[in-house]
Amino acid sequence: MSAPPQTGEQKPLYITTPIYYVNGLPHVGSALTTVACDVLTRYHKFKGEAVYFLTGTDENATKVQDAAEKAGVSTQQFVDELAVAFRECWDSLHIGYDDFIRTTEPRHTHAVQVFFERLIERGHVYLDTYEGWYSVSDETFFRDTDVENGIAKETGKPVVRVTEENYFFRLSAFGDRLLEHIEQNPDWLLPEFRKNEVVAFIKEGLRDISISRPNRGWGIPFSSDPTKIIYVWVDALINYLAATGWPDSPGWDKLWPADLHFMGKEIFVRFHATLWPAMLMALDLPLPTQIYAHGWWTIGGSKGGKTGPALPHPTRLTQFLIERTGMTEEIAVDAQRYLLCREMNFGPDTEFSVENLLRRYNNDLANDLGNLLNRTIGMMTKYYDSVTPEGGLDAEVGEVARVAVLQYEASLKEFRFNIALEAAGTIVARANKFIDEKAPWSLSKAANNGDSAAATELALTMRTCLEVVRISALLVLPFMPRAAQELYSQLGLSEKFKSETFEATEWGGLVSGAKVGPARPVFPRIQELTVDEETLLKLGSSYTGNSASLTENDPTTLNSTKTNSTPKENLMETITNTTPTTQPAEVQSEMPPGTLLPPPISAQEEETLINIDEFMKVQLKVGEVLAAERIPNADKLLRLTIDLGEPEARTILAGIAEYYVPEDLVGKKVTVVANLQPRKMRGIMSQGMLLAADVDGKASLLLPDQNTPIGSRVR
Ligand code: ME8
Repeated sequence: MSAPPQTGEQKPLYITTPIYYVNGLPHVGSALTTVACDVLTRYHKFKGEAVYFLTGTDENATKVQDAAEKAGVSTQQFVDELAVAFRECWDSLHIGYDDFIRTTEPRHTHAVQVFFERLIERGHVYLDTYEGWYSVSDETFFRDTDVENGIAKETGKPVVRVTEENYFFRLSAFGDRLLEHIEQNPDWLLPEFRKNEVVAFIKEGLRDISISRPNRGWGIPFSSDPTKIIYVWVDALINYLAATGWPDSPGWDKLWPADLHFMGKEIFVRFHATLWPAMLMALDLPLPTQIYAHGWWTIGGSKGGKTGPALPHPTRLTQFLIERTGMTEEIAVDAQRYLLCREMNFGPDTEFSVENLLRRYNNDLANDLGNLLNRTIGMMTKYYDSVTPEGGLDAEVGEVARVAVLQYEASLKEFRFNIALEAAGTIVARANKFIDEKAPWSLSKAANNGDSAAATELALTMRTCLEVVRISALLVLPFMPRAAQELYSQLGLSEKFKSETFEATEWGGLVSGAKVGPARPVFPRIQELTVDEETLLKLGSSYTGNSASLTENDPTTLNSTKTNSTPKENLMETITNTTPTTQPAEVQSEMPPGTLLPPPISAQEEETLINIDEFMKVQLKVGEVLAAERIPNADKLLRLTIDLGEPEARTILAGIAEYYVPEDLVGKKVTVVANLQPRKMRGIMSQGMLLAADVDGKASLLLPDQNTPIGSRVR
């Protein structure tokens, strides 16, 4: 964490996430918002700008107190544990926040109390009786017209009737000023369609709002009237100011105003776009520069989250990605960051699906980016002994890259992270096609036969591919910092990586003479794309089942749950209460005492074992390739004639044309599945299958010892 800027220093861009309620664990909803802010932070830093990134936890809510009571532990202990859970989760997602504020910290309490005193001094507060509805779930006051049959129409959450002597904030006095500010600052509230919702809400007529609640022993008490605590939303919003050091620390105004408050749509209209700016206006404090709200992850159309249908816990999702792909944890974290930002629409809601994430992974990361890297490094090793040659770059691919970088920047400016990544993907797709068009294997052969034009073209082709990988690495860097570093390292540019800035995305920055490789698959392809209900349940942030594989080092395990001092069953119960009703009863009953957080999924549970008899049904044989040729209009297939020691050689079609030059295969011994049902492809009957390893989406043939006799059985 870094300290806020001091007087005299340049004002950094100040970016905030909401502070999350600690009545449940983080999930991919809160992670989406937090990752998106981290991406913005890294992007602006990459552009050479100073950025200060704040996140934190909202701990004074009644619903937090209720959750702790239900768990049978002190509220302080409860919030302490959950604040750690949030922090550890963000750390595990490589979130580079500068400050993590908790609303139970003295610096926050002090700022809130001073803020309130100043509101009173300036005459913006009066005492009255509130009679109406309150939703603890939403921590929101609702008027009669907002409620039907005991449910808040806006949120679908239950409300209770309350009569309380409260302090009121004269919100009604700020409607016109707010509308004027919206009018004069067209980019203040984003996206546009949500701004319109705010305008409509204000035009309906703002009413004064209760900003206190009766003191039930939790929350920030009024300095002058300890029978009351400050309403949790007023308390929570002030976190953004408290983190700057306001009111006492010199230099707070070097950070304030915030440049961006970023959040989900449900806390935009009422709170961030209306109440908060009105509170700031009341104290003549500058308003935040931009306020942006994204849509939700939904499951079956309903908002997923702590109390709705379960969304995965980010750490579990990382472990799941590792299990499905075999990639390193660092890269799996990056992949998750990419997938969340690429799959979310950001404007409207997006239906959440783990299977969609897996498909997206295979498509964008394994097949496109990973494959481009592997092909490029593989060919570089073969044709140039891994040293980047001198030569030109393809101008047309360069133009695709130039346009993509512009689109990427424009999209990030509008917080359309998915479109920015889509733009980055266009260059990768173009480069993969470019390889097929140029057929470097043929160029290499011609070059070896003395064709100097082919030699020049081969160098240009390989350099163009390397340049695309380089620029792609820089574009994905804010999303996938570790993967970007790995891509740079495989380009032989590790040293350069540290000092690169966004300007390096300009076409033509490739360095000749760099030693590329060795090839290491970064994004292995996922073979199994389906995810069953039980696995989904276990990924959920509220899952509390089987602890068989829970280890001491489980990153989702809270500190205090490793001690014996907590009545953990109760804590578990609290979290379990947020579990979707579809969760089978027996899964809940397996819950181990003493585990607040769920265990990772065991790899064994996922595997389907076969016995030796089943394996022996597969006839694997060694064969020799007698002939190999391309098939017209089929980019991926080779037609092979293979001798398996049978009376007649077999014809086998193999999808390896992108990775093998036909002539190179002739005379090679290969491993063949000999009893596969024949299958017609492209009008040709294929009589078997070659075994190949899937190396990051690229086929690598399993070649037996070349002295093995033809027809030998493999077992
Ligand atoms: O509202 N899809 O905290 P909170 C996308 N403490 N984003 C989601 C999401 C979903 N299904 N569910 C949650 C609070 N989020 C207050 C904020 S700020 C001064 C006080 C994200 O724990 C999204 O950013 O309910 C949403 O606005 C936030 O989590 C709400 O978190």
